Amino acid sequence: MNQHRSKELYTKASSLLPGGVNSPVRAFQAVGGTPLFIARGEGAYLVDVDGNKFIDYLCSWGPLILGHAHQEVVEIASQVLRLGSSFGAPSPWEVDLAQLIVDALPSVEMVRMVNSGTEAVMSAVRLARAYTARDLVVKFAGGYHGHSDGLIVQGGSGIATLGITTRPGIPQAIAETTLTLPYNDLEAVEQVFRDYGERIAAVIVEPIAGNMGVVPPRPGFLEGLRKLTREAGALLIFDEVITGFRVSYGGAQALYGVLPDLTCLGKIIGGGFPVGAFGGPREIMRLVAPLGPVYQAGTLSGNPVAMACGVTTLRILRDRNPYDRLEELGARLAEGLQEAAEEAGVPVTVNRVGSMLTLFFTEGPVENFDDANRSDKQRFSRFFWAMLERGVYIPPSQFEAWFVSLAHTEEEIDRTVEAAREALRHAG
Ligand code: KE4
Repeated sequence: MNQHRSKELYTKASSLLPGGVNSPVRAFQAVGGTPLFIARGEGAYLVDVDGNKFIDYLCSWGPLILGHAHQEVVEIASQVLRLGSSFGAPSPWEVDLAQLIVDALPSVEMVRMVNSGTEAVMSAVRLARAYTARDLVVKFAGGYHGHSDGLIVQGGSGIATLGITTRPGIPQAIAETTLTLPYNDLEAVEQVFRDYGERIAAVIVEPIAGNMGVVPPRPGFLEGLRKLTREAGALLIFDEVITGFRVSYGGAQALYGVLPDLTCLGKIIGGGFPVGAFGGPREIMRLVAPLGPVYQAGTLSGNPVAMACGVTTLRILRDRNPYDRLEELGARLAEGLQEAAEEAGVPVTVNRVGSMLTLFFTEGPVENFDDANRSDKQRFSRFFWAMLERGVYIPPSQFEAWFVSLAHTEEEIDRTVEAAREALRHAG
Protein backbone atom coordinates (compact mmCIF):
# COMPACT_ATOMS: atom_id res chain seq x y z
CA MET A 1 0.00 0.00 0.00
CA ASN A 2 1.45 3.37 -0.99
CA GLN A 3 1.94 5.52 2.15
CA HIS A 4 4.41 8.00 0.65
CA ARG A 5 2.55 11.20 1.55
CA SER A 6 1.48 9.88 4.97
CA LYS A 7 5.12 9.09 5.76
CA GLU A 8 6.17 12.61 4.71
CA LEU A 9 3.47 14.17 6.85
CA TYR A 10 4.22 11.89 9.79
CA THR A 11 7.90 12.87 9.74
CA LYS A 12 6.99 16.54 9.82
CA ALA A 13 4.20 16.03 12.36
CA SER A 14 6.54 14.09 14.64
CA SER A 15 8.83 17.13 14.87
CA LEU A 16 5.92 19.35 15.87
CA LEU A 17 3.42 17.19 17.79
CA PRO A 18 4.22 14.62 20.52
CA GLY A 19 4.13 11.28 18.69
CA GLY A 20 3.04 13.15 15.56
CA VAL A 21 -0.59 13.14 16.71
CA ASN A 22 -3.09 15.10 18.74
CA SER A 23 -4.47 12.05 20.51
CA PRO A 24 -2.27 9.05 21.43
CA VAL A 25 -4.45 6.19 20.23
CA ARG A 26 -4.17 7.53 16.65
CA ALA A 27 -0.42 6.96 16.54
CA PHE A 28 -0.50 3.26 15.57
CA GLN A 29 2.00 2.56 18.38
CA ALA A 30 0.27 -0.70 19.29
CA VAL A 31 0.18 -1.96 15.69
CA GLY A 32 3.40 -0.39 14.41
CA GLY A 33 3.97 1.37 11.12
CA THR A 34 3.01 4.86 9.98
CA PRO A 35 -0.41 6.25 10.80
CA LEU A 36 -2.53 7.17 7.80
CA PHE A 37 -3.17 10.86 7.27
CA ILE A 38 -6.74 11.20 6.10
CA ALA A 39 -7.72 13.54 3.26
CA ARG A 40 -11.50 13.04 3.39
CA GLY A 41 -14.42 10.96 4.58
CA GLU A 42 -17.28 9.90 2.33
CA GLY A 43 -20.20 8.04 3.94
CA ALA A 44 -18.78 4.71 5.14
CA TYR A 45 -15.36 5.42 3.64
CA LEU A 46 -12.10 7.17 4.45
CA VAL A 47 -9.63 8.29 1.77
CA ASP A 48 -6.04 8.93 2.88
CA VAL A 49 -3.61 11.50 1.47
CA ASP A 50 -2.12 8.85 -0.84
CA GLY A 51 -5.51 8.13 -2.36
CA ASN A 52 -6.05 4.79 -0.58
CA LYS A 53 -9.75 4.17 0.15
CA PHE A 54 -11.00 2.22 3.18
CA ILE A 55 -14.27 1.03 4.63
CA ASP A 56 -14.22 2.87 7.96
CA TYR A 57 -15.08 1.21 11.31
CA LEU A 58 -13.49 3.97 13.38
CA CYS A 59 -16.25 6.52 12.57
CA SER A 60 -14.06 9.03 14.42
CA TRP A 61 -14.24 6.78 17.56
CA GLY A 62 -18.03 6.88 17.58
CA PRO A 63 -19.49 10.31 16.66
CA LEU A 64 -20.24 9.59 12.99
CA ILE A 65 -23.28 7.32 13.35
CA LEU A 66 -24.63 8.88 10.13
CA GLY A 67 -21.34 8.38 8.28
CA HIS A 68 -18.82 10.94 7.03
CA ALA A 69 -19.92 14.30 5.55
CA HIS A 70 -23.63 13.54 5.83
CA GLN A 71 -25.40 15.97 3.49
CA GLU A 72 -27.79 17.40 6.10
CA VAL A 73 -25.00 17.87 8.65
CA VAL A 74 -22.71 19.57 6.11
CA GLU A 75 -25.58 21.80 5.02
CA ILE A 76 -26.56 22.95 8.51
CA ALA A 77 -22.92 23.46 9.53
CA SER A 78 -22.35 25.70 6.49
CA GLN A 79 -25.63 27.56 7.02
CA VAL A 80 -24.99 28.25 10.72
CA LEU A 81 -21.32 29.09 10.19
CA ARG A 82 -22.27 31.89 7.79
CA LEU A 83 -24.15 33.49 10.70
CA GLY A 84 -21.11 33.30 13.00
CA SER A 85 -19.25 30.44 14.68
CA SER A 86 -19.34 31.51 18.32
CA PHE A 87 -20.80 34.37 20.31
CA GLY A 88 -19.81 33.69 23.91
CA ALA A 89 -23.47 34.19 24.61
CA PRO A 90 -26.55 31.93 24.60
CA SER A 91 -27.96 31.00 21.20
CA PRO A 92 -31.10 29.08 20.15
CA TRP A 93 -29.34 25.89 18.99
CA GLU A 94 -28.12 24.96 22.48
CA VAL A 95 -31.70 25.15 23.76
CA ASP A 96 -32.84 22.84 20.95
CA LEU A 97 -30.10 20.30 21.71
CA ALA A 98 -30.80 20.41 25.44
CA GLN A 99 -34.49 19.74 24.75
CA LEU A 100 -33.68 16.76 22.52
CA ILE A 101 -31.37 15.25 25.16
CA VAL A 102 -33.87 15.76 27.98
CA ASP A 103 -36.65 14.26 25.87
CA ALA A 104 -34.49 11.25 24.95
CA LEU A 105 -32.84 10.27 28.24
CA PRO A 106 -35.20 9.04 30.95
CA SER A 107 -32.96 10.20 33.84
CA VAL A 108 -32.07 13.68 32.57
CA GLU A 109 -34.12 16.77 33.46
CA MET A 110 -31.36 19.35 33.00
CA VAL A 111 -28.08 19.32 31.05
CA ARG A 112 -24.89 21.38 30.67
CA MET A 113 -22.98 21.43 27.36
CA VAL A 114 -19.18 21.25 27.35
CA ASN A 115 -16.53 20.61 24.68
CA SER A 116 -15.42 17.02 25.25
CA GLY A 117 -16.30 13.82 27.03
CA THR A 118 -13.38 14.44 29.38
CA GLU A 119 -14.90 17.74 30.46
CA ALA A 120 -18.31 16.14 30.86
CA VAL A 121 -17.00 13.42 33.17
CA MET A 122 -14.67 15.73 35.11
CA SER A 123 -17.60 18.09 35.76
CA ALA A 124 -20.03 15.31 36.66
CA VAL A 125 -17.58 13.90 39.21
CA ARG A 126 -17.08 17.34 40.75
CA LEU A 127 -20.84 17.75 40.95
CA ALA A 128 -21.29 14.30 42.55
CA ARG A 129 -18.67 15.15 45.18
CA ALA A 130 -20.39 18.45 45.91
CA TYR A 131 -23.85 16.90 46.08
CA THR A 132 -22.79 14.08 48.45
CA ALA A 133 -20.05 15.99 50.32
CA ARG A 134 -17.91 12.90 49.81
CA ASP A 135 -14.56 12.41 48.02
CA LEU A 136 -14.06 8.83 46.80
CA VAL A 137 -14.98 7.69 43.28
CA VAL A 138 -15.24 4.07 42.16
CA LYS A 139 -14.36 3.18 38.57
CA PHE A 140 -13.61 -0.07 36.76
CA ALA A 141 -10.31 -1.34 35.30
CA GLY A 142 -10.33 -0.84 31.54
CA GLY A 143 -12.96 1.87 31.80
CA TYR A 144 -11.97 5.09 30.10
CA HIS A 145 -13.63 8.33 31.11
CA GLY A 146 -11.35 10.90 29.52
CA HIS A 147 -8.03 12.09 30.87
CA SER A 148 -8.91 14.13 33.97
CA ASP A 149 -6.48 13.53 36.85
CA GLY A 150 -8.51 11.22 39.03
CA LEU A 151 -9.86 9.02 36.27
CA ILE A 152 -6.91 7.92 34.18
CA VAL A 153 -5.83 5.34 36.74
CA GLN A 154 -6.05 1.82 35.21
CA GLY A 155 -7.83 3.40 32.26
CA GLY A 156 -8.82 1.77 29.01
CA SER A 157 -8.57 3.10 25.44
CA GLY A 158 -5.18 4.67 24.74
CA ILE A 159 -3.92 4.08 28.30
CA ALA A 160 -4.40 0.32 27.89
CA THR A 161 -3.28 0.42 24.26
CA LEU A 162 0.04 2.03 25.16
CA GLY A 163 0.37 -0.12 28.29
CA ILE A 164 0.74 2.92 30.52
CA THR A 165 0.71 1.73 34.12
CA THR A 166 2.20 4.76 35.85
CA ARG A 167 0.50 8.07 36.56
CA PRO A 168 3.14 10.79 36.14
CA GLY A 169 1.72 14.22 37.01
CA ILE A 170 -1.09 12.82 39.14
CA PRO A 171 -0.49 13.60 42.84
CA GLN A 172 -0.84 10.66 45.22
CA ALA A 173 -3.54 12.53 47.08
CA ILE A 174 -5.68 12.63 43.94
CA ALA A 175 -4.92 9.08 42.81
CA GLU A 176 -6.03 7.83 46.24
CA THR A 177 -9.51 9.26 45.73
CA THR A 178 -10.17 6.73 42.96
CA LEU A 179 -10.93 3.09 43.77
CA THR A 180 -10.65 0.72 40.80
CA LEU A 181 -12.50 -2.59 40.61
CA PRO A 182 -12.93 -5.34 37.99
CA TYR A 183 -15.81 -4.62 35.56
CA ASN A 184 -18.84 -6.88 35.95
CA ASP A 185 -17.78 -7.87 39.48
CA LEU A 186 -20.69 -6.98 41.75
CA GLU A 187 -19.14 -8.74 44.77
CA ALA A 188 -16.15 -6.41 44.55
CA VAL A 189 -18.54 -3.45 44.52
CA GLU A 190 -20.38 -4.81 47.56
CA GLN A 191 -17.04 -5.17 49.34
CA VAL A 192 -15.87 -1.64 48.49
CA PHE A 193 -19.10 -0.25 49.91
CA ARG A 194 -18.60 -2.30 53.07
CA ASP A 195 -15.09 -0.86 53.35
CA TYR A 196 -15.68 2.75 52.26
CA GLY A 197 -19.44 3.17 51.89
CA GLU A 198 -20.04 6.52 53.55
CA ARG A 199 -16.96 8.02 51.85
CA ILE A 200 -17.97 7.14 48.30
CA ALA A 201 -19.38 10.04 46.29
CA ALA A 202 -20.04 8.10 43.10
CA VAL A 203 -19.56 4.99 41.03
CA ILE A 204 -18.78 5.82 37.41
CA VAL A 205 -19.26 3.15 34.79
CA GLU A 206 -19.46 2.71 31.03
CA PRO A 207 -22.82 0.90 31.03
CA ILE A 208 -21.50 -1.00 28.02
CA ALA A 209 -17.71 -0.89 28.15
CA GLY A 210 -16.19 0.29 24.88
CA ASN A 211 -12.65 1.14 25.97
CA MET A 212 -11.36 -2.32 26.83
CA GLY A 213 -12.94 -3.37 23.59
CA VAL A 214 -16.70 -3.91 23.78
CA VAL A 215 -17.71 -5.67 27.00
CA PRO A 216 -21.45 -5.76 27.76
CA PRO A 217 -22.68 -5.64 31.37
CA ARG A 218 -23.45 -9.07 32.84
CA PRO A 219 -27.17 -9.48 33.58
CA GLY A 220 -27.81 -7.77 36.92
CA PHE A 221 -24.55 -5.81 37.01
CA LEU A 222 -26.06 -2.38 36.29
CA GLU A 223 -29.09 -3.11 38.44
CA GLY A 224 -26.72 -4.08 41.26
CA LEU A 225 -24.77 -0.84 40.93
CA ARG A 226 -28.03 1.08 41.05
CA LYS A 227 -29.13 -0.71 44.25
CA LEU A 228 -25.76 -0.48 46.04
CA THR A 229 -25.22 3.22 45.27
CA ARG A 230 -28.76 4.13 46.31
CA GLU A 231 -28.41 2.21 49.62
CA ALA A 232 -25.08 3.92 50.35
CA GLY A 233 -26.18 7.45 49.38
CA ALA A 234 -23.64 7.54 46.54
CA LEU A 235 -24.45 8.69 43.01
CA LEU A 236 -24.41 6.39 39.98
CA ILE A 237 -22.80 8.06 36.95
CA PHE A 238 -23.29 6.47 33.53
CA ASP A 239 -20.55 7.48 31.15
CA GLU A 240 -22.56 7.30 27.93
CA VAL A 241 -20.08 9.24 25.82
CA ILE A 242 -19.98 6.22 23.47
CA THR A 243 -23.34 4.54 24.16
CA GLY A 244 -25.46 7.71 24.22
CA PHE A 245 -27.67 7.61 21.09
CA ARG A 246 -25.47 4.74 19.83
CA VAL A 247 -27.17 1.62 21.23
CA SER A 248 -30.66 3.14 21.36
CA TYR A 249 -32.12 6.63 21.12
CA GLY A 250 -32.28 6.65 24.93
CA GLY A 251 -28.77 5.24 25.33
CA ALA A 252 -27.79 2.25 27.47
CA GLN A 253 -29.98 3.51 30.33
CA ALA A 254 -33.07 3.03 28.14
CA LEU A 255 -31.78 -0.24 26.66
CA TYR A 256 -31.23 -1.83 30.09
CA GLY A 257 -33.88 0.11 32.03
CA VAL A 258 -31.42 1.29 34.70
CA LEU A 259 -31.51 5.02 35.46
CA PRO A 260 -28.31 6.67 36.74
CA ASP A 261 -28.16 9.87 38.79
CA LEU A 262 -25.87 11.61 36.28
CA THR A 263 -25.20 10.89 32.61
CA CYS A 264 -22.15 11.98 30.62
CA LEU A 265 -22.44 12.38 26.86
CA GLY A 266 -20.22 13.29 23.91
CA LYS A 267 -19.39 12.12 20.37
CA ILE A 268 -22.77 11.60 18.58
CA ILE A 269 -24.47 14.64 20.18
CA GLY A 270 -22.05 16.96 18.38
CA GLY A 271 -22.55 15.44 14.93
CA GLY A 272 -18.77 15.30 14.45
CA PHE A 273 -17.88 18.59 16.15
CA PRO A 274 -16.22 19.01 19.58
CA VAL A 275 -18.85 18.40 22.23
CA GLY A 276 -19.68 16.89 25.59
CA ALA A 277 -22.55 17.18 28.05
CA PHE A 278 -23.54 16.08 31.54
CA GLY A 279 -27.04 15.96 32.93
CA GLY A 280 -29.41 14.60 35.52
CA PRO A 281 -32.29 15.51 37.83
CA ARG A 282 -32.85 19.19 38.67
CA GLU A 283 -32.28 18.24 42.31
CA ILE A 284 -28.60 17.62 41.48
CA MET A 285 -28.05 19.92 38.48
CA ARG A 286 -29.27 22.95 40.47
CA LEU A 287 -25.84 22.96 42.16
CA VAL A 288 -24.09 23.84 38.86
CA ALA A 289 -22.96 27.48 38.49
CA PRO A 290 -24.38 30.01 38.03
CA LEU A 291 -27.48 28.40 39.61
CA GLY A 292 -25.36 26.87 42.37
CA PRO A 293 -21.76 26.94 43.60
CA VAL A 294 -20.25 24.07 41.59
CA TYR A 295 -18.19 25.91 39.04
CA GLN A 296 -17.86 24.68 35.45
CA ALA A 297 -17.35 26.80 32.32
CA GLY A 298 -16.12 26.83 28.71
CA THR A 299 -15.45 29.45 26.06
CA LEU A 300 -16.90 27.38 23.23
CA SER A 301 -19.43 25.39 25.24
CA GLY A 302 -22.75 25.27 23.38
CA ASN A 303 -21.27 26.83 20.25
CA PRO A 304 -23.89 27.15 17.55
CA VAL A 305 -22.13 25.03 14.89
CA ALA A 306 -21.65 21.95 17.12
CA MET A 307 -25.12 22.39 18.59
CA ALA A 308 -26.77 22.68 15.17
CA CYS A 309 -24.98 19.57 13.91
CA GLY A 310 -25.93 17.71 17.08
CA VAL A 311 -29.55 18.78 16.72
CA THR A 312 -29.60 17.69 13.07
CA THR A 313 -28.04 14.32 13.92
CA LEU A 314 -30.37 13.58 16.84
CA ARG A 315 -33.47 14.63 14.87
CA ILE A 316 -32.50 12.15 12.14
CA LEU A 317 -32.00 9.40 14.75
CA ARG A 318 -35.27 10.27 16.49
CA ASP A 319 -37.41 10.52 13.35
CA ARG A 320 -35.96 7.68 11.31
CA ASN A 321 -35.36 5.28 14.23
CA PRO A 322 -32.47 3.43 12.52
CA TYR A 323 -31.61 1.14 15.44
CA ASP A 324 -33.09 -2.00 13.92
CA ARG A 325 -31.01 -1.33 10.81
CA LEU A 326 -27.85 -0.78 12.90
CA GLU A 327 -28.60 -4.01 14.78
CA GLU A 328 -29.01 -5.90 11.50
CA LEU A 329 -25.72 -4.60 10.07
CA GLY A 330 -23.86 -5.13 13.36
CA ALA A 331 -25.12 -8.71 13.63
CA ARG A 332 -24.19 -9.45 9.98
CA LEU A 333 -20.66 -8.20 10.61
CA ALA A 334 -20.20 -10.02 13.93
CA GLU A 335 -21.50 -13.32 12.57
CA GLY A 336 -19.34 -13.01 9.46
CA LEU A 337 -16.21 -12.32 11.51
CA GLN A 338 -16.96 -15.25 13.82
CA GLU A 339 -17.42 -17.61 10.85
CA ALA A 340 -14.25 -16.34 9.14
CA ALA A 341 -12.23 -16.99 12.31
CA GLU A 342 -13.68 -20.47 12.75
CA GLU A 343 -12.86 -21.31 9.11
CA ALA A 344 -9.28 -20.15 9.68
CA GLY A 345 -9.05 -22.00 12.98
CA VAL A 346 -8.21 -18.78 14.83
CA PRO A 347 -9.61 -18.50 18.38
CA VAL A 348 -11.57 -15.26 18.73
CA THR A 349 -14.38 -13.76 20.79
CA VAL A 350 -16.72 -11.22 19.19
CA ASN A 351 -18.55 -9.01 21.69
CA ARG A 352 -21.28 -6.77 20.31
CA VAL A 353 -24.13 -4.49 21.33
CA GLY A 354 -25.98 -3.08 18.35
CA SER A 355 -23.55 -1.28 16.04
CA MET A 356 -20.53 -1.36 18.37
CA LEU A 357 -18.38 -4.49 18.51
CA THR A 358 -14.88 -5.85 19.10
CA LEU A 359 -13.09 -8.90 17.71
CA PHE A 360 -10.83 -10.18 20.52
CA PHE A 361 -8.00 -12.57 19.68
CA THR A 362 -8.68 -14.84 22.63
CA GLU A 363 -10.91 -17.83 23.36
CA GLY A 364 -13.02 -15.79 25.74
CA PRO A 365 -15.41 -15.14 27.29
CA VAL A 366 -14.31 -11.51 27.58
CA GLU A 367 -16.16 -10.00 30.54
CA ASN A 368 -13.58 -7.62 32.03
CA PHE A 369 -10.22 -6.01 31.31
CA ASP A 370 -8.16 -9.00 32.46
CA ASP A 371 -10.03 -11.20 29.97
CA ALA A 372 -9.52 -8.61 27.20
CA ASN A 373 -5.86 -8.27 28.08
CA ARG A 374 -5.31 -11.97 27.43
CA SER A 375 -5.89 -11.26 23.72
CA ASP A 376 -2.99 -11.99 21.39
CA LYS A 377 -1.85 -8.42 20.59
CA GLN A 378 0.70 -9.52 18.00
CA ARG A 379 -1.99 -11.44 16.14
CA PHE A 380 -4.23 -8.37 16.37
CA SER A 381 -1.48 -6.18 14.86
CA ARG A 382 -1.00 -8.59 11.93
CA PHE A 383 -4.75 -8.68 11.42
CA PHE A 384 -4.99 -4.87 11.54
CA TRP A 385 -2.45 -4.45 8.74
CA ALA A 386 -3.85 -7.32 6.71
CA MET A 387 -7.27 -5.62 6.84
CA LEU A 388 -5.80 -2.23 5.96
CA GLU A 389 -4.06 -3.76 2.94
CA ARG A 390 -7.49 -5.08 1.90
CA GLY A 391 -9.18 -1.69 2.21
CA VAL A 392 -10.71 -2.00 5.67
CA TYR A 393 -9.80 0.43 8.47
CA ILE A 394 -10.49 -0.96 11.94
CA PRO A 395 -9.40 0.76 15.19
CA PRO A 396 -5.59 0.44 15.64
CA SER A 397 -6.01 -1.15 19.07
CA GLN A 398 -7.37 -4.36 20.54
CA PHE A 399 -8.98 -2.25 23.28
CA GLU A 400 -11.36 -0.21 21.15
CA ALA A 401 -14.80 -0.58 19.59
CA TRP A 402 -15.58 -0.97 15.91
CA PHE A 403 -18.53 1.21 14.87
CA VAL A 404 -20.99 0.61 12.05
CA SER A 405 -22.70 3.72 10.66
CA LEU A 406 -25.94 4.21 8.74
CA ALA A 407 -23.81 4.84 5.66
CA HIS A 408 -22.61 1.20 5.75
CA THR A 409 -24.60 -1.30 3.68
CA GLU A 410 -24.55 -5.08 3.23
CA GLU A 411 -21.96 -4.51 0.50
CA GLU A 412 -19.43 -2.96 2.90
CA ILE A 413 -20.18 -5.57 5.57
CA ASP A 414 -19.73 -8.49 3.17
CA ARG A 415 -16.52 -7.04 1.71
CA THR A 416 -15.23 -6.63 5.26
CA VAL A 417 -16.02 -10.25 6.11
CA GLU A 418 -14.29 -11.42 2.93
CA ALA A 419 -11.23 -9.32 3.80
CA ALA A 420 -11.25 -10.81 7.32
CA ARG A 421 -11.49 -14.32 5.87
CA GLU A 422 -8.34 -13.72 3.81
CA ALA A 423 -6.57 -11.78 6.58
CA LEU A 424 -7.20 -14.48 9.17
CA ARG A 425 -6.10 -17.19 6.77
CA HIS A 426 -2.86 -15.41 5.86
CA ALA A 427 -2.03 -13.36 8.96
CA GLY A 428 -3.95 -15.49 11.45
P1 KE4 B 1 -13.19 12.94 24.80
O1 KE4 B 1 -12.55 13.83 25.87
O2 KE4 B 1 -12.15 12.16 24.01
O3 KE4 B 1 -14.19 13.67 23.93
O4 KE4 B 1 -14.06 11.84 25.58
C1 KE4 B 1 -13.47 11.07 26.59
C2 KE4 B 1 -14.26 9.79 26.76
C3 KE4 B 1 -15.08 9.66 27.87
N1 KE4 B 1 -15.82 8.54 28.07
C4 KE4 B 1 -15.79 7.52 27.17
C5 KE4 B 1 -16.62 6.31 27.44
C6 KE4 B 1 -14.97 7.60 26.02
O5 KE4 B 1 -14.93 6.57 25.15
C7 KE4 B 1 -14.19 8.75 25.80
C8 KE4 B 1 -13.26 8.90 24.61
N2 KE4 B 1 -13.10 7.73 23.79
C9 KE4 B 1 -11.82 7.59 23.12
C10 KE4 B 1 -11.78 6.29 22.31
N3 KE4 B 1 -12.51 5.22 22.83
C11 KE4 B 1 -11.53 8.78 22.29
C12 KE4 B 1 -10.45 8.60 21.25
C13 KE4 B 1 -9.17 9.29 21.65
O6 KE4 B 1 -8.84 9.34 22.85
O7 KE4 B 1 -8.51 9.81 20.70
